[in-house]
This record gives sequence, structure tokens and C-alpha cells, in this order.
Amino acid sequence: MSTSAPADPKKSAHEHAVFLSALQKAADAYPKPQGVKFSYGTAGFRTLGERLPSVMFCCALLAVLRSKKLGGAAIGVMITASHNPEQDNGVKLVDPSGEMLDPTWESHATLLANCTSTESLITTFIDLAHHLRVELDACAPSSIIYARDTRPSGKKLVEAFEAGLSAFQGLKVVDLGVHTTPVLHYVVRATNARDGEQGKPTVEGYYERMAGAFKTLIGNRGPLPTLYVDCANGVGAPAISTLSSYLGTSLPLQAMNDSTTTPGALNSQCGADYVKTRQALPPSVEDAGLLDKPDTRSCSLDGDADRIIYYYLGEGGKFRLLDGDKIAGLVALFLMDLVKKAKLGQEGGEDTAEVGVVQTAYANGSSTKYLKGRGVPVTCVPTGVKHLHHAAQKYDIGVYFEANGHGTVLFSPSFLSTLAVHEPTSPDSSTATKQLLALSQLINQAVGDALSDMLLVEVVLAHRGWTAVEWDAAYEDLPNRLVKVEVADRFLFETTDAERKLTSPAGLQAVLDEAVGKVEMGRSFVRPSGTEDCVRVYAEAKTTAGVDTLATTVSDLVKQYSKTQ
Ligand code: 16G
Ligand code: MG
Repeated sequence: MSTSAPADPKKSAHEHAVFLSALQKAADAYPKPQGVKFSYGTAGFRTLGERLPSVMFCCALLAVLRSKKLGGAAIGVMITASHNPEQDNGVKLVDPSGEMLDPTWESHATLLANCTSTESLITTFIDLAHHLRVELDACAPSSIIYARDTRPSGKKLVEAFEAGLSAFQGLKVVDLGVHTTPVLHYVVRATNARDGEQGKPTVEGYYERMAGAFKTLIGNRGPLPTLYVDCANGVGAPAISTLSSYLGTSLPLQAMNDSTTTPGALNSQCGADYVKTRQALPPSVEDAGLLDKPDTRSCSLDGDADRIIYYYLGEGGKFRLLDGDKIAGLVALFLMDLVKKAKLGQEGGEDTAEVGVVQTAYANGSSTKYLKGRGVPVTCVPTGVKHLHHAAQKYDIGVYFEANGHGTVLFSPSFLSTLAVHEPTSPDSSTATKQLLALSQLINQAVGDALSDMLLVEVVLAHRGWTAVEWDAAYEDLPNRLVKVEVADRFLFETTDAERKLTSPAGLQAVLDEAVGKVEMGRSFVRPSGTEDCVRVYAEAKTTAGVDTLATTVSDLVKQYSKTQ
């Protein structure tokens, strides 16, 4: 198994035998449930919480392996099922930079999780370590940081995970407890960074850094009007309460749907996913009658607080959605203005930095048009945070948002170095430079973060002197529909061009193009879901009638072609 000769072969063989026996004993308590096939997808493993103990055990083994492979760098493990119903749970691994697990390791996770006996699990694990050239002995350092959300199944899953860790000697382990997904990503990234350059690697460090940057950016513009926050009855509730205490009076936050212990309440009739898919207020928010003034803004977090959607009631009490696309537009144009003001070019010349936006095909056509019309480069990538994140890293300032509200802004290391040494030639340029630096601390550099995105939106609105109404006025969304179509085999549907075109089933794309051509400003695409057993159809058009026709036609064609293969 080892590639280098051990110092004392006898001692090493003995240690290995002790390790195998500990592993066997621990693994026996967590057999894989029969008849279930686990798959590590875009959001890690996700299914009913009661099915997951054996998966948690396997994730402990994989996390240790990954950390040892990377010379002992801290690996994160988050136990959550985000916006899924309360009985579901899930687990995903976080790489040392705070990004999602390297996709080439996803198959290793799936392989381990599907082992049907302790013997096959141990053999598979040892073979994997051998194949990846990882030393399993205690001398090879390993460090794991984990957290969970408020789901009732979380405690048991943590126990299963810890049982997996218990087979190893000499691990560095940090249990953060109950926190949001972005907190875990932040702590992992900060732990692995040099000289604290990403902030203090603790939960307190996370809140301090973010709240400190917010206060700097708000300056004497505060206190801002009260913001109503729907916490989806999830882990966002304690997080909002903690954040409030760090913010003081600069931004009064009023939490709604903050009952984390009421059975069945999590994500039920509330939260970012509910609001985005129904395009309506959560009933609890409507009943509270708090959004009575036309400019009172409110937002909803999802179950693990890595997504955020804003909204308000417009003229005649009409629900108005301010989704991920609207956030991207607001933020990108603000950043472009700041870069211009900072005059980062040679001898006080204008911008040298490129601010770009990354979207998926789900972005409303109006948002893409709005951005391009204002000279903002836009990249379209396939659904899933890892694709957006990587594309955003190609810009000096990369703004990425999915329409569903998951996103953040990445500042490239070279841009941050430019800012750090920049010598402003005017008070305006000095202020803008300081603001850009504060923004790089306010915004979570590891992953989309509802809390940090919320503060970012508040900063931009305060600087612009806008209410939700002025923000919303940027453009009018084209009417759009998202339809879920159940088919016998969703893997029959294959896509290209950032999921905008189908390559299979044969012939379907041509008839879709024909259907789209018949509808004014029509656009539609079809892709297999990465998280559910279905195919998703997206359609948009100039009018509501047009989009309804297009969505129905395309859904019918999908059903028809899924049968003829
Ligand atoms: C996952 C993705 C999210 C994406 C969604 C699409 C991550 C962390 N999350 O939740 O970004 O919008 O899947 O779901 O990548 P779908 O494939 O079922 O449409
Ligand atoms: Mg989430």
C-alpha cells in the first residue's frame, strides 16, 4: 500500500492491523440499507435522512483520504439537504479552498457509499487509498471540519460520521455544530489560507469580518430601514440573530419563520425556493401584513442559508420578485462604477479590471439583454455552483448568480494585489479603492452566501439611495415557466451549449426550434435534473399566453420523444 519503505516494518504492520480492526468494528454498526443506490451528485448525497447513516460513515473515510492526499489540508463536511423537505438530509464535502469537492472525487464517494458489506467497504477503501497513493498511517496528517443544519436527523448523522472518523489515529477534528453551509465553507477556506489572509478561521471570525466590512461600507448612511427576513424555519434563523448582534443598529433585521424546533416547519410554505418557484409571498409573510408600504423590502433564505431571494409588494399590492438575476445586475453595475472611480490604470487612468457576470440558461432573457446593453460581459454555463464558480474565476471581478438566488462575487488574487498597492490620485479614487477592498471582505469568497449577499444588496441600495422599487426598475422580466416532466429515463436527454441545446433524443431539438420560432421572443430549453428524477423544461416569451403555449408544446414534445426511443 505504501510507496515509500516504512521506517519500522514490524511496527507499521501492527499499526495497520489495529487500524483495520478498528475500522471493521466501527463499520459493522453502519450497514448500507438494501435496495438503495446512492449517487454523489451536484449537491453531494441527498435523500431521506434515515437512509444516510452508512453514507455518513463513508464520507468520513473519504474526507480523511482527501485531507491526507492534500498533505493534511482541512477538508469540510456539511450535513444538510438545503431546501428539501424536513425528512430529507444530505452531505457534501468541501475542498481546502472552500469550493465544492473536486468533481474527479465524486465517483470515489459514490463507489464507497454503495459497498454492500463491511468487507467490501474496507477492501474498496484500501484499494482507493493505494490507487490514489495515499498513506493511511497516523503520521500522514489529516484535518476535518464539519457542521450540520437544524434538521432532526442531523444529530444521528453526525454520530455516524464521527464513528467513521474514530477508526483513524492522529486526526485534527473541528465540530462547528449547527451552522449555515456558507459558514462551514468560510471556516475551511480561512483555515487553509496563509497568515489569516482570508479572515480568522472561526465562526466568530466569519461574523466579525462580514459585519465589520458592512459597517465600513455603510458609514454614516445608516441606520437602514428594517429588513424582513424569512428564515425558512431553518439554520438561517439563529444565523440572522447572531448577525444582528454583530451589526448593532446599522441594519435592523426582523426574522420571520424562525421556528427551528417546530416539527415539519422547515422549508414548508416558506423560504427562497418556495418564493422563487411560486412567484408569491410565503403565506406567513402575507398574513403578518408587514409589507404594506410599497418600498418595504423583504427577503427569503433557503434551508441552509446559501440562497437568497428579495421581493416587495408593488403597485396595487402586486408581488414583485427580485431574484438572483436582479441581484447580479444590481451588484455588477455598482462594481463597474466603483472600478471606474478607483482609476486603477496607469497614472490615474480608468479601469483596468474586467467585471463579468456568469449566468445559467435559466437567467431571464431580459437580464442578459440588460447586462450586455451596458457593456457587461456575460458567460453562460451549465447549472450547478461549481460551473459558475469556475467561470467567475476568469474575471478580475466575477459576479455569478443562478436565477434561484445562489451566487456570490469573486475577486481575483491579482486584482486584490492591484488594489492593495494602488496609490489613489484623488479623494474619490481613494474612497472607491477602500470600498472595493471592504467589499472583498464582505462577500463570501468561497460560496454563495445568503447573509453576505443580503448585506451586499443592502450596501448597494444604500449607496445608490434606492428602494426596492428603483432596483426593480432596471428591466422587466419576460414571462417564464418552469415545468417538471416525469419520463421513464431522464438520462436519455443529453445537452450541449451550456444546456441550451439537446443532442439526444435524436430529432427533438429540431422540432423544439420550430416550436420556439412560432412564439414572439420565444426561448426554451430542456435538461435532465441533477437532483430529482425528472426532466425540466424552461420557456419564456414576450407574453403570458405565448409562454404558456410554448411550455405546453415543449413538455408534450418531451413526453412524446421520451417514448419513441
Ligand atoms: C443543486 C445545485 C444548484 C442548482 C440545482 C439545480 C449546487 C451546490 N447546488 O442544488 O446550484 O441550481 O442543483 O437542480 O451546485 P436541478 O438539477 O434539479 O434542476
Ligand atoms: Mg441551499
